[in-house]
Amino acid sequence: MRVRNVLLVLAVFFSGPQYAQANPVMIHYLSELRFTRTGWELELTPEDGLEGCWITSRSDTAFLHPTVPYEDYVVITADSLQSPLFIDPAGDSLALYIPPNMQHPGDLLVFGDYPGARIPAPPPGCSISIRRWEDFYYFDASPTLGAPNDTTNAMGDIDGVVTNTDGDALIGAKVIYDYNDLGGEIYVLTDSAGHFLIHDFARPEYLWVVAEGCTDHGMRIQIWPDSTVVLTVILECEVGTNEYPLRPSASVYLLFQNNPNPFSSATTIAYSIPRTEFMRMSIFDLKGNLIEKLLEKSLPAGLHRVTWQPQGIPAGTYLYTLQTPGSQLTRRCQFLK
Ligand SMILES: [Ca+2]
Repeated sequence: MRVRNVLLVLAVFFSGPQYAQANPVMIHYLSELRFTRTGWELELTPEDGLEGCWITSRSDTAFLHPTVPYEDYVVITADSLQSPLFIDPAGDSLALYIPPNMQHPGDLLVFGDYPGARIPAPPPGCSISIRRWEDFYYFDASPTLGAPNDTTNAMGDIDGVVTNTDGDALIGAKVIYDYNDLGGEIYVLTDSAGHFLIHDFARPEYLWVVAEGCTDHGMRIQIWPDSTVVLTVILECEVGTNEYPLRPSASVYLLFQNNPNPFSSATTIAYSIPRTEFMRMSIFDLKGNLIEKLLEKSLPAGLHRVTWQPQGIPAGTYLYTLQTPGSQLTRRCQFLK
């Protein structure tokens, strides 16, 4: 229920209609902001030209020169303005004002040390990039001033483990890191070593970690481009809780990352099925050749484990596949000789 409360708060925050209020991001025309050694560059995506537009930072206000060309992606620098405009790299409030005959009255971008900002200041070489028409921003290590923003250039990882206060891994703990358009959760589950990996846009994430019998824990994490945040989440749990049993109503099949991985002699693969079912676990090489059948039988609902001890095969990457009459899940593992 606490997760739903958080969702509600965020929804209210994002949907405020008045851009002049303290909404940190409301983006129609602001597209990308980068700081250089000598100043700043701001990319705008004007729908109907820039005539009569002006920009306000925390300390200055400046009109755009009427000669600024109208293009799909306009790069604004100090030279584009009729008077100086200081933008503080450590944090500022940047408003773009547009004459009222245009579709949207203006934009506000708040970042860094400015009160209420949810976007940290961009590190050197990075820009704050905004996905157009959406309340979605990220740090881009390959800024594209004058060209469309490319989110695929700005991804990072959270590499985490979830344990109880005794340091025992929590298996199947839910790590919620986003929400889909319908308000549903987007999450990963920890594997048999309590480990999880999230690969996502380089932006602040709010993680919410939930495991049955344990106290929920939420935190804000910054993902930087091409970087990995290493994280240990410790939950307070009832004594003896180190697995998160699937609820009887669960209808999902889970195939966890093998542990250890990479491995040299044996590795354990955990998986969970929602009902009693005939299932098969097989190992394939990357060309799709069957290497070994690990299991082929009917098993009851719940969490199971199987151990694989490769014999007579070369080191390399292999695939392990869980097949049931209605599902197939595959993961990779690394066998070292
Ligand atoms: Ca751009």
